[in-house]
Amino acid sequence: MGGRAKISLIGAGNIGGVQAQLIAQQQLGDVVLFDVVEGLPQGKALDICHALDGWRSSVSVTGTNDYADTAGSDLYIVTAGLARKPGMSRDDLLKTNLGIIRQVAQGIRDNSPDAVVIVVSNPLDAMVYAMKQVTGFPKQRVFGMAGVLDSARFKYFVAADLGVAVGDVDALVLGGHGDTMVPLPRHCSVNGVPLLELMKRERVDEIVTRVQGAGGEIVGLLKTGSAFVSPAAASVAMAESVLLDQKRVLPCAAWLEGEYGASGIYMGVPCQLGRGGVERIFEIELDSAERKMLDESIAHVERLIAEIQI
Ligand code: TXD
Repeated sequence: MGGRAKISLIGAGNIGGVQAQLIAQQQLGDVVLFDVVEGLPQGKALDICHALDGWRSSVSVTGTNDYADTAGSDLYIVTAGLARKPGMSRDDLLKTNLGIIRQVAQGIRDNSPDAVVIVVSNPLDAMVYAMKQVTGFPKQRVFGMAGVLDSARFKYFVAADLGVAVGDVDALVLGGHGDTMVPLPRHCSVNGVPLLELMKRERVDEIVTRVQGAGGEIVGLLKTGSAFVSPAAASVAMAESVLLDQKRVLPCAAWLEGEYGASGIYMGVPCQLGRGGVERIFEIELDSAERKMLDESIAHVERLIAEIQI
């Protein structure tokens, strides 16, 4: 019987720290927190270890500045990079975070050639692309977290508006992670009841606009950084589906080879997540308005990726 999974978190910042906490609480596996800042991963790991008793958790949580300590990991979640400040777009992070992701990809490739890699760093679709190019890993094992967070935001705003349990709201967001994301109200339902039977179209459109701006709304409020609890929760839910082979169908930034009419880019689409990573991509019927929004999103991601000289 195999031991616990080994999960390495590259980036022990705002999101990385919460990811480590959630994984330890849920006992998904042993955690290695990595960062380039001396002491940061070690301090956060030790603090979480001192909480294990309260959670009745017996996983190991360690911090390091040495990639060798991540060797043989089953799964990596990557948040390394700079976060936005007010007035910055996700795309403004491209050049800086590209250099960081290249470095991270080499560390992962050299130490855990069979690992699954979930990328969180922004600009997300471009960073996942760079991760795949530099690691050379197959497309199934490199994918990004954005749609799970964007759809969680969509579900929350719908649930809050209707006064229903958020767990009974199903919602889907496709496309790039940013202003061109494509929330799909037509595919949103409350325990099977189509959303548009429960809410006027104008109100739905207001919610869609708020979802598209939700990241910026939090950056504007916090002023010192971006959202971190919800991205951590979303990426750990994806990790859980991989590690426990749950076969959940979640919107993830996946490598496309013709799906949705796109090739050679990463973009948010419905994916089946299991032991092998992205095991299947689901193609859904889109109406002309949805198709137009998705084409705009594809074009945006293509422009972003064109800026990357790998
Ligand atoms: O939905 C999504 N995908 C987005 C992603 C949601 C919110 C935040 N999004 C992005 O995640 C954000 O724009 C950033 O690019 C990442 C991480 O956000 P976080 O809030 O965790 O940023 P922090 O707190 O600055 O943490 C980043 C850590 C920090 O501790 C740095 O020291 C470290 O990254 N860092 C590195 N780690 C490893 N290797 C290198 N080279 C490196 N450089 C910095």
